[in-house]
Amino acid sequence: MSETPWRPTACILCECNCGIEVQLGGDDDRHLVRLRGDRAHPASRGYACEKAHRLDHYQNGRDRLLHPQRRRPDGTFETIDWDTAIREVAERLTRVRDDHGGSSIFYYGGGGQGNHLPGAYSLSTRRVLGSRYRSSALAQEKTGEFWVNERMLGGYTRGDFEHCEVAFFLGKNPWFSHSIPRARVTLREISRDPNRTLIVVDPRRTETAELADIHLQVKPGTDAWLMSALVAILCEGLVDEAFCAPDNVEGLDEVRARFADVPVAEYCAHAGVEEAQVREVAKRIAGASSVASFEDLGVQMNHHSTLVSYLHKLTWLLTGNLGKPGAQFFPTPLVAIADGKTKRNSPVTDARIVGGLVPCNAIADEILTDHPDRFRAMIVESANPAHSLADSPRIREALGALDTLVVIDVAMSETARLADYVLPAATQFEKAEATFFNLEFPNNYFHLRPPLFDAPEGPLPEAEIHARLVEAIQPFDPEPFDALRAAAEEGLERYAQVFMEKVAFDSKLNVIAPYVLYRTLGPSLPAGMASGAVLWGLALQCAAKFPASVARAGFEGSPMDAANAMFQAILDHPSGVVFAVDEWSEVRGRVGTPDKKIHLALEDLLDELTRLESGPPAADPAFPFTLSAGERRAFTANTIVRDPAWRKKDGGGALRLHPEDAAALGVAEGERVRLRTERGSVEVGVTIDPAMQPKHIALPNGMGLAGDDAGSGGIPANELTTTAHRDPFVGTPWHKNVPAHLERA
Ligand SMILES: Nc1nc2c(c(=O)[nH]1)N[C@H]1C(S)=C(S)[C@@H](COP(=O)(O)OP(=O)(O)OC[C@H]3O[C@@H](n4cnc5c(=O)[nH]c(N)nc54)[C@H](O)[C@@H]3O)O[C@H]1N2
Ligand SMILES: Nc1nc2c(c(=O)[nH]1)N[C@H]1C(S)=C(S)[C@@H](COP(=O)(O)OP(=O)(O)OC[C@H]3O[C@@H](n4cnc5c(=O)[nH]c(N)nc54)[C@H](O)[C@@H]3O)O[C@H]1N2
Ligand code: SF4
Ligand SMILES: [Mo]
Repeated sequence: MSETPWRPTACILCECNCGIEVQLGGDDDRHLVRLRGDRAHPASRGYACEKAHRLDHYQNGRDRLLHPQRRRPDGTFETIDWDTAIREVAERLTRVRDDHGGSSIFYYGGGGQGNHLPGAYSLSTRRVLGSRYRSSALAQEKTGEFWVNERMLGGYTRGDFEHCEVAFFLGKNPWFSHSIPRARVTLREISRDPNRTLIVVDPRRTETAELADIHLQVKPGTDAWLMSALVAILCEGLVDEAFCAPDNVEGLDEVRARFADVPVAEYCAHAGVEEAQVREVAKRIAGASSVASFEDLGVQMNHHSTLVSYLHKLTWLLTGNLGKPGAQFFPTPLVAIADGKTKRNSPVTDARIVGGLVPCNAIADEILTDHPDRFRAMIVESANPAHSLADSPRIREALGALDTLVVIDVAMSETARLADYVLPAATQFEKAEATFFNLEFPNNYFHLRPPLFDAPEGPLPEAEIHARLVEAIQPFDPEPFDALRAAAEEGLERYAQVFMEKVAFDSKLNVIAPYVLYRTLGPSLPAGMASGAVLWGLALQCAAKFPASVARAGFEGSPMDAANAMFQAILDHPSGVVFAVDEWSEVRGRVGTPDKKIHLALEDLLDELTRLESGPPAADPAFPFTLSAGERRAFTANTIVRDPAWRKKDGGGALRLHPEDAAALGVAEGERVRLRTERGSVEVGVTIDPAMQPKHIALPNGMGLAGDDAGSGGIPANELTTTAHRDPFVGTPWHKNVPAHLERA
C-alpha cells in the first residue's frame, strides 16, 4: 500500500508561516491528520513548533461559516444566496457612498497571520467605492516603530539573528511568539555559543530570558528610563564614530548633547535594573562585531511606546549595526505591507495616520459621533476587531452604530456576530494563499501555497468575493477583459503586452488592477491558483524596484521578463521560492530619507525625553497591580483557532501571579480571583509563577471567544482595556500596562 502523500502548505498561526507538509485523512479526507516541517521551505527549513500540529482545529473548526448571512431586525441571522448577498451589500455600500462620500466607508483588516491576498483584492472594492481610510492590527502595535524608522532611515528594518554576535530582544518573547525564522533553534544556538550573547529586556523571567546571558528584568512600564540610560552610556564614548560620520549620519552632536543630561544612575534605579548591568550591556553591544535587535509588544503596547522605539533604534545605530552580517537590514519585500509615512490625519479625531492606518484606539471615536465625516459603513476582513481592539464594549457599540457592517471571515467571529452581512470565505487550506511578511536577508522567499482541497459548496475565496462586489458596484466594458483573457491563454509574455496596452495607462483600470488580474489572468492559472493572479502585478513592481536583487535570484532581463519568470517560479514552487538575493553592501544605499542620510535627532522625541525627568508615576492605590493584557503563550494564536480544546495546556488562560502576591491574597494554584480594571471586572483562575515580578500580572491573548463556556475558554482581554490609555504620537494602546485590582473570589 502506498503511503498517504505529504502535501506542502504553511502554518498560518503566526507571521513566520513555517512551511509544513500535511497528510490528509478522516472520513472525508478533509482533515489535517499528520503534519511535519517542510524541509524544502527556504526559510523554515523543516522547522515547526507545537502549534502547527493542531491546525485541524482551524480547518475543521467550531463556528465555521458556510453560507452568506443576513441580519434580521431581531438580531438573528438568516442564510441567503450569494447573488442576493452581493447585490444587497453592493446596494447598501453604494448608498452610503452616494449619500456621504466614499470616505465614510472604512476598511479594517485584510490579512491575519497567514493570509494577505484578501487585502490585495480588497483594494479594488475600496477603489470603486471611493473608500480612503483603513486600518489593521498593525495600528495597535507597529505604527510607532514604522514612523520612527521612516524618519530616521526611510525604511523598515529587521535583524539578522541567525548570524549576529549579540541578540537583543526588547519586550519580546520569541520562544513562544517566534517572529524570526526557526526561533527556538536560533535562540538555543546563540545561548549555547560562548562567543555570542543573548540579551533580553522583560519584566518577566520568560522562557527566552531563561536562555539569556543577560536578562534586564525591567520594572513594568519603565523601559523608557532604561533605554535612555543605555543610550546615554553609549554616548559617553561607545559610539561607532566611523559609521556615524557626518557624510552619512545627521544629528550625532545633538543626540550627544541631549543625552549628556540623562542621570544614568537615577534612570537605572527607576527601571529597577542595576547600573552596572546596564553598563555591561552597553559595552557588549558597542564591542560586538554585530548586533541584531527586535522590539515587540512588551514595549510597543506600553507607556512611551514611540519614544522607546526611537531609543531602541538609537542603540543599534549609534553602534553602527546596520548593513553588515548579523546586524539590521532593509528587506526586499515582494509587497511592502505598510510604511511609516504620514499623509493625512483621521477625519473626526484628527489622529495621526501612519502608513495609511488609522490608530485602532481612535476607531470608536471616528464612528460614535454626529460629526459629518464620521465612518458610517465598515468592511472587516480577516480580522476580529470586536475582540482585538481596546475597550470591547465600546467597539461593540461603535460597530452597532454603523449604517452597514460587512464581515468577510471563515468563522462566526465576535465581529461577524455584529454584522449586517457576513460573507463566508474559503479557509486558507481551500484556496491559494500567501503572506506578505517576507522579511528575510540576504535570501528572501515568497510562498504561494496551493490549496489542499476545494472549498465545500458555499464559501468563496476573497478574490472572488471582491470581484463580484466590484462588478455589482461598477460594471466595466468587457472589451479589454476579453482581450486580456485571450492573451493569458497564449502565455505570460503575450498577457504582459496586452496588459501594458489596455490597463497600465488606463486610469480607470489600473487602480483596480488586482480585480482585472484575477478576472483575466486568474482563469489561465493552474486549478485552484486563480487567487494568485495579483502576484503577477506585485512581481512586476518588485522587479522594477529591486532589479539587482531579483536578478541575483535568477530573474533577469527587463522588469517585465524578470516579473514573468518570478511569477512562474512562484507558481512552480509549492514549498516557496527565493525571489530576491540581496548583498550587505547594498543596505546603506537603501536608506530612504530625502537626503539619503540617517537621522539620529528626532526633535519631538528628544523633547519627550525631557518629560522622563519626573520619573515613573506612582501606582494608583485603587489599582496597585500592573496587568499585561494579552501575553503570547504555548497555545495562543490570536483568534485564528476558536475552539479552546485546541490548546494542549492552559485551556482556561490562567492569570499569572507572583508567589508573594498569591500569598498576600491567600490564593493557591488554580483558585479564582476577581480582577478589576477601570473598564471591567472578571473572575479568573490563577497560576502562580515565580517568573513574574511582584505586582505584575498577565493574561494570555486571544481568549474568551463567544460560545465558550463561562470561564473555561479564558478572559477576552479587551473587556478590561480602555482606548484613552494610548501613545501620544501614534495612538498605540498600552495593553501591557493596565492598572488593575485583585482580590480573592
Ligand atoms: N504563540 C503565539 N505566538 C504569536 C502570537 C500568538 O497569538 N501566539 N501572535 C503573533 C503576533 S500577532 C504578534 S504581534 C507577536 C507578539 O510577540 P511578543 O511581543 O513577543 O508577545 P507578548 O507575549 O504579547 O509580549 C512580549 C513580552 O512583553 C513582556 N512585557 C510586558 N510588560 C513589559 C514591559 O513593561 N517592558 C518590557 N520590556 N516587556 C514587557 C511580556 O512579559 C512578554 O514576555 O507574536 C506573534 N506570535
Ligand atoms: N489586549 C490585547 N489586545 C490585542 C493584543 C494584545 O496583546 N492584547 N494583540 C494585538 C495584536 S498584536 C494583533 S495582531 C491583533 C490580532 O487581532 P485581529 O487582527 O483582529 O485578528 P485575529 O485575531 O488574528 O483574527 C483573524 C480573523 O481572521 C479569520 N480568518 C482566518 N482565516 C481566514 C481567511 O482565510 N479569510 C478570512 N476572511 N478570514 C480568516 C479568523 O476566523 C479570525 O476571525 O490583536 C491585537 N489585540
Ligand atoms: S505557529 Fe509555530 S509552526 Fe506555525 S508559523 Fe509560527 S512558528 Fe511556525
Ligand atoms: Mo500582532
